Amino acid sequence: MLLQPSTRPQVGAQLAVLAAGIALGATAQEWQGTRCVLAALPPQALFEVSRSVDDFEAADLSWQPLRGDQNARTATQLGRAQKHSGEAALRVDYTFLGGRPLEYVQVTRPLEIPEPGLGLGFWVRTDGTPFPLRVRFTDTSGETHQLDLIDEPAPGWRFVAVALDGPGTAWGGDGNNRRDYPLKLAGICIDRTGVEYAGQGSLWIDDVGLVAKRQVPDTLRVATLGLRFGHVYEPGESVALRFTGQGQRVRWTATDDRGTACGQGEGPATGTEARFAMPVPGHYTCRVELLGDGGVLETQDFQAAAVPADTAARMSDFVGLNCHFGQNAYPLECMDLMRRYGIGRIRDEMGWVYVEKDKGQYALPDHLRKYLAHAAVLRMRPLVILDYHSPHYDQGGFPNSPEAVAGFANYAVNLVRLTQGTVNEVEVWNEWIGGCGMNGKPGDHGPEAYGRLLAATWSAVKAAHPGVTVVGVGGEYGKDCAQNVTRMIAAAGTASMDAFSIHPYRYPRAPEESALTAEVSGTVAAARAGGATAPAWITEIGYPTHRGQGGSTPAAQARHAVRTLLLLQATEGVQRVYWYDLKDDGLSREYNEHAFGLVHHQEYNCAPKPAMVAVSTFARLTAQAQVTGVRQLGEAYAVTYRQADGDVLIAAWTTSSEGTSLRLTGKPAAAWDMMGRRLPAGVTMPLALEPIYMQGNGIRLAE
Ligand SMILES: [Ca+2]
Ligand SMILES: [Ca+2]
Repeated sequence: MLLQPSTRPQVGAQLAVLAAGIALGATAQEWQGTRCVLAALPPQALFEVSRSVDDFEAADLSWQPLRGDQNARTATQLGRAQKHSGEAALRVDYTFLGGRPLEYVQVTRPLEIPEPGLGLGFWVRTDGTPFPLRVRFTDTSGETHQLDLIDEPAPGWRFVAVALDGPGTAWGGDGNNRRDYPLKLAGICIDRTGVEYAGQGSLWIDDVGLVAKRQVPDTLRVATLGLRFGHVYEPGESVALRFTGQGQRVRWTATDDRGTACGQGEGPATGTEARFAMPVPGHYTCRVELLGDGGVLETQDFQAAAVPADTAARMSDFVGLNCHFGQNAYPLECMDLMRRYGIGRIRDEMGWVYVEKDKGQYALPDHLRKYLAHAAVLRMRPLVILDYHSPHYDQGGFPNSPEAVAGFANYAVNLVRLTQGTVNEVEVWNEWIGGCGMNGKPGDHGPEAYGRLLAATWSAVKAAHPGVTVVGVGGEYGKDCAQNVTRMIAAAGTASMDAFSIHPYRYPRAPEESALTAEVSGTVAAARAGGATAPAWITEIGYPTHRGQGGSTPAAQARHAVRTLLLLQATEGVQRVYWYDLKDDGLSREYNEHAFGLVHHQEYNCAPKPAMVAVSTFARLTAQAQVTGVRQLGEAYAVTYRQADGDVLIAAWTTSSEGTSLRLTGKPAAAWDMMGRRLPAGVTMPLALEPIYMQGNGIRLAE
């Protein structure tokens, strides 16, 4: 999941300048502008129809269902019972049988899209079943491109649309993953909600059109008093905001992450000020609406975290965060921000292509030197990935030849030498079999080829720097993970690594329903059976918050992050987790790779998502604590820790939204919710989807 530098957005230069020199926690009391997170607009606000394709008012129907072996049973007709416009709409009758490898509705008609810059949109009426809606096009080479429509499923008519130059998947044709125009519509696809989904019904489509992006007004500006990078405050502090916009009025409402109001107001479009207090830890949002003749013109969210000041002093040894300083895509202040949230471990990279610019000459370019120096100052503990190709070896492909393998090992040894004192841990490659970062470059990337690379790298690094931790396997993932890990370890030799790493992504599914611990335990057991004794490191796992397939709400990201960390820490053989990743890597609302962050992109001043506060709370409360057990009681889960002072800490939650309680023996001395707020402590504690923490001397789960 580490993207290539070429796909990285540029650092928001303006804000980087703005943020420069503003230390975290600075109290300079002057008004300073900050870009706020733009509210996710519905497709109607994002697109306008530029050319009608079909309003279904003509007598003949040009839309036909596909009847291939992947298609649900489908019939199309013009219907008059429902319509968005005129007298008629397209009625689609579907029957999903369930249990088939693939099953979807696809309806299509002849339609050519001559040039780039357009999108497809239409009105759809369903019963509210959250069917994923997609469009497929073929390009001139016959390559098929599939895109998710931007949709918020609900009963009744709604507009859905997508820009055809947006993120998508592709197969067939010339395989270049480029949309070579003109494109032809292959169909509108209505997918099932899950493999087991079975059912029949009707949905309606009307007013299909080619759409263009609408010009969205962008005049609302927010300034804050004493701007700080990342909008991190201490509980008890207040936020002051001032608004400017081209409209009539502004209206603001501040709430915490539970939806509890902390303030509201309204005033002229320019000059209105908002003030609200953040009395307790948590995540706070001030929603600002610019109002004009046409109602709400613009909506933005100022998001802030209230995190106890002692968080940085209580660093978790278990959890780290993935970053992209190595791709020059993160402002350096992000590192200070991590410290503020109590995270001292970074996983990043120092690519071969940068470090060995001239063959046999090793040096750190500026951007790597800067992040290394900043990590040293902040006493961060980086895990550095040794990764990807070098143009000097094997034609820039996977290092397979003896010369390339030796070249890679030399790069590893020299990188460790150049970073000595700060970097004590390296990981050999990232997602070798999956081909991450290689963009289809040639070479053998099977498990045995990796084993040879790891063995040579291990020997060379350990000979020169015996104290450095070498992590093998490089983040294997997928359905053959356990088997591939075993083969890699067998080829490298079981003693060729201090730890091995895997990437058990499963977003958007919850860790429990997707059997996270069973999967990880299975991989650990397979490695053990193969003779490896090294612990497992989860060097990537995460939940992106993009809109569309695979996306999670910010609230789900937060609770799944904490539950994942708790479950993994309680899994035998797992020593460490690096969450993916610290901040959003781009600004697209619909692209998963732009939305993994625990905080927003630097264009939004790295403002927190709720998950950042939740992970910070986990790190603070579990710091220096040892897991002593994990229990599942029906739909409830409880992870028990022993703290350094002998106290017991229990974290518990339920996977069902129904009311469940946890009974304890002994009354906790203190209890907190997932965001670090104090809760009333008792022997019976109500559970929710969001974990809670209970601490006390001798408390335990009642039988
Ligand atoms: Ca119509
Ligand atoms: Ca193509």
